[in-house]
Formats: sequence, structure tokens, C-alpha cells
Amino acid sequence: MSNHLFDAIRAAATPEAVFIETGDGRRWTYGDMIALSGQLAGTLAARGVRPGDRVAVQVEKSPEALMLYLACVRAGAVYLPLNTAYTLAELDYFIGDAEPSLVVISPGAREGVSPIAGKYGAHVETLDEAGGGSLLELAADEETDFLDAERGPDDLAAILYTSGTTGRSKGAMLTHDNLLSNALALRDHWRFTRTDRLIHALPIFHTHGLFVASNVTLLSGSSMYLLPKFDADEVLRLMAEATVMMGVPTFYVRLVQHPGLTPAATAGMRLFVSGSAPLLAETHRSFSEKTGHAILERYGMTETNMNTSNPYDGDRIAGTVGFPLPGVSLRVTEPETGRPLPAGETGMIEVKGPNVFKGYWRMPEKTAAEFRADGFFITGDLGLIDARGYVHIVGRGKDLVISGGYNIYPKEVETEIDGMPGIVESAVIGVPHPDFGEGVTAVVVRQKGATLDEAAVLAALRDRLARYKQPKRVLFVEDLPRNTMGKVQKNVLRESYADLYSAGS
Ligand code: MLC
Ligand code: AMP
Repeated sequence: MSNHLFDAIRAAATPEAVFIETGDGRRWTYGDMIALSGQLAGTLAARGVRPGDRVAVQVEKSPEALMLYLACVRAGAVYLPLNTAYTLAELDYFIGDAEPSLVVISPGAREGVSPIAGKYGAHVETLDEAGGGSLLELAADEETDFLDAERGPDDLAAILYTSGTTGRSKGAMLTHDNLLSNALALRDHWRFTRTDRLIHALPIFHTHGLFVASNVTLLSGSSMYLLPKFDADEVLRLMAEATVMMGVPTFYVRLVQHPGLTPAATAGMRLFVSGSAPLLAETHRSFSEKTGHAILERYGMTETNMNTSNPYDGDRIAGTVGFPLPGVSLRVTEPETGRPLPAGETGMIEVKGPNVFKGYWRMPEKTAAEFRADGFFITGDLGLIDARGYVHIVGRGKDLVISGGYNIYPKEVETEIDGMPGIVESAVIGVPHPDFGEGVTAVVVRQKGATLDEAAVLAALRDRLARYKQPKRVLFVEDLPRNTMGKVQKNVLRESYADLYSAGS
């Protein structure tokens, strides 16, 4: 039987070659990967997971968690990773919307999640970061030679939720070929070979750490150092052994502040990739001055995988995201009409290609609204193509904050704040933050006589929203600035508070 994505992974695998090493020296070969993902796939099937079923997973990062992703691919299930920061209130929505047949969570979360899973008819199993939990206990009894489920290029491999501008999160449906075609394009573009060793310090519940980092490693038969999270000391130590790192801009901001970042420390590295949020030109320059390496910036999103990349050979230009990847068509249009704009003019970035997702889970109207009639996906990012063909992202048409590489939709935070007693209204904005790029900031109007303060607003949000979505500051004002149409002028607020997080403020 053929399984579009896993057949390609299997073909690139040399059984005795190392796939994963952890910081504490444990190793998994490609042979181990095939055996363990086979046992886990067998466990899924035995637990009643059928091809097309969703498997929701909210667990700490570990080699076994990655094997579970591969097991889902092999069993024909749809992998649904969830940010470990999500609260039970957020989880209830995702499980209710996706209706998974199985939910895998950390052992400590079982008590809280089981009633939610039960409400929607899902089984629960557990997995911890040290390889313990009920799922692996069951897997130990399974055979390693699982017969992979038949899956074609257009079958779903994963659903990744992205927050919606109108509040409700949308599940982006990604097919086997969306993932495979993009990983192959990146592998070739970034010249990955079996001899590469990737520093993997990203979370594995988003496109960047899950698909870009892991699938490129798998499809090149190379290896990775899988770290629980980003830690500048640990990453610098591993650079002596590694060849490539992928990170969000915050990684690079923290590295350039570290005294250990020197030409000697990075001498064995051949490539540093940045993405998920804009890399400041200043960070690019400073990194290059301290190491001699030009960071390679690329641009992608959950719905499209990776769209563009700076060149491997040739100029990696700070402040640009490079050229469309092979197979990807990119154009800049007038947002209202979709009319293509000439080079140099700013408009909506639209993309089309095998990388672009199949649509939003059970939201056909939302899907239709974000595609043009000729199949181009409207990204919501504003940009231009310069005379040399480099793509520049100059802003966002969507009301979105990106903090440390995580997306926060202001509407979701505003809805929570507006529902609190004593609040008239709120506007949530992103303003420059030295570490996270943008800091989530709430500007709030209180009812006359209300005594609610910053601490009370933050306390009320604690169990409602993931930590990274919670405002770093809550500021109170008499009125929000509005234009003649009555729309809140967030640009005015962003200007007023531009220095809020600067050193010394
Ligand atoms: C953690 N915190 C954050 C945060 N991460 N707050 C805002 N934004 C973030 N991104 C909170 C913590 O809960 C903590 O709260 C406080 O901030 C300080 O935490 P920290 O110890 O400094 O954070 P750290 O654990 O070091 O995490 C920061 C980070 C991490 C940048 C390393 O957020 C990260 O790994 N981000 C990567 C995100 C990513 O993979 N994005 C890809 C999406 S895919 P408290 O309670 O202590 O106050 C995509 C498509 C594409 O976008 O193109 O790739
Ligand atoms: P997500 O929905 O989490 O996948 O985030 C995707 C969004 O991140 C894109 O639509 C862009 O706004 C942003 N993004 C990703 N890479 C870059 C980059 N290199 N520069 C600027 N913005 C980026």
C-alpha cells in the first residue's frame, strides 16, 4: 500500500543512521524511528483510530511526541497538535470543533481534559516528556512492522489551528502532498544532506518546528538535536557539533546579546534560518558582525507552509524574505479587487502552489472568502516585490500581533476583556518589544466609577487565555481614538505607546 508522505520518509531513511539526539546524550536511529512509529501506529489502530480520524495531541516536546506525529501519518489519521500553553477553556473549543477520536495529553492533565474529551466522545491516552504514559505502555505490546494505511497526495495529514480575525480559531487542513512537496523544496533549496545536524529548539506544535524542521530532517536523512526549548547557553554549546539552526527572530535577538556568540563558536555551522515573524535588519547585521554568517530569512504561514526564501547562494538581504520557492507562485495585488500590481508597489501578498492548504476544517464559507477565483490564497500580509525580485513584507492587512513567533489575534483578547464587569471596551495592539518583537498590549476604557485595575484584568485572563496571549501591560484611557467612521484607530494607539517596552521606559 502506498502512503504518500511516509513512503518518501522511509525511502530517505538509513536504519543505522542517527535521527534524534537529546541534550543528555540519548539517541534514536532511523531504524528506531520506523520501529517506534510502527508500534504507535498499531496502538492507534487498536484504540479504534481509523484513517481520516483526528488525533489531538497536547504534550511536552520529546522524541516520542515526534514519533506520534509519524504514527498518525502511517495510520492515516489526521494529526492535530495543540500548543501546551492552551488552557482548558481553549482546549474545549478545539476538541469540540475537531471531534478527534483520540486525545493524547500529559499525564498531569488527564483529570482536567478527560471530562472535555468524554463530552465529545474521544478516548484519552497520556504521554510525558520522558517517554512515560499510557500510550507507550500500550505501544510496547504492538508489533514494529505496521502496515501503513493507504494515503494519497490529497488526503489529510494534519489540522493546525490558527486564530481567526473574527474570534473563532480555524483548523487549517494540510494534505500529505502539502507537507511533502514543501519539505522537498526546502531540503533542496537549503542544501540539506545526510551529514547535517540541526539544532531543533522550536516547539513541535506549529508549522515551523513540526513540519519545516522535522520533515526537512527526515527527508534528507539527516539528524537533529531535539531540545525541550530554546536556551541560548545550550544552543551555543551544541553549535560545536551541529551544522544548521532554525529559529524565530527572538532566538537571534537573544543570541546576539550573548557573549558566547563569536566566529569560533559558529565556525562549524553552515546555515542559520529565521522565520515566523519579521527579523529586524539590525539583528541580521549584528549577527553577521559577530559571526560572519548572514541569517537566511524565509516567509511562511500555517495555511501555506513556506512560500519564499532568501537564496542559499547569492545575497541574503536583511529586511526581505527572498524569492518564491520552486513551484510556488506569488503575486502582489490591490487588496479590494485582486488586480495584480507592478514591481515596487505595495499590496496584498497572494500565493498558489502545492504548498497551499486544502481549506479550513468545516468552514467552507471562510475558505471560499480567502481564495481568489483563480486559486490564489489571500495571505493577509502586505508586501512588495522589488526590482530584483526579492519579496518584502511591509505590514499586515489582518489585525494580528506576533510575539516571539506566536500569533495572537487581538479580537480574541478584546472579547475576553470586554466581557469583564466594569469594562466599556478595549483595543489590543502589538507594540515593539525588545525580546518578543511585539508585546501584546491592552488599552482599556473603564465604566465610570469602576475600580478594576491592571492586576485585576490580568488575573481574570489567567485561566481563559494561553500565557503568551495575555497582555504584557494593560493601560487605561478615557476614550479610544476613532476615525470619522467610528473605527478604532489602532495605528494611533501603536504610535502613542511605541516606546512602552523600550529600555528605560
Ligand atoms: C513565552 N512567553 C511568551 C512567549 N513565550 N510571551 C509572549 N510571547 C511569547 N512567544 C511568556 C512565558 O509564558 C513567560 O511568562 C514569559 O513570557 C517569559 O518566558 P521566557 O522563559 O522568556 O520564554 P521562553 O520559554 O524562553 O519562550 C520564548 C520563545 C518561545 C521565543 C523561545 O515563545 C518560542 O519558542 N517561540 C517560538 C514560536 C514558534 O515556533 N512559532 C512558529 C509558528 S509557525 P511568565 O508566566 O513567566 O510571565 C509560523 C509559520 C512560519 O509562524 O512561518 O513559521
Ligand atoms: P502563522 O499563522 O502562525 O503560521 O503565522 C504566519 C504569519 O507569520 C504570516 O502570515 C506572516 O504575517 C508572519 N511571518 C512568517 N514569516 C515571516 C517573516 N519572515 N517576516 C515577516 N512575517 C512573517
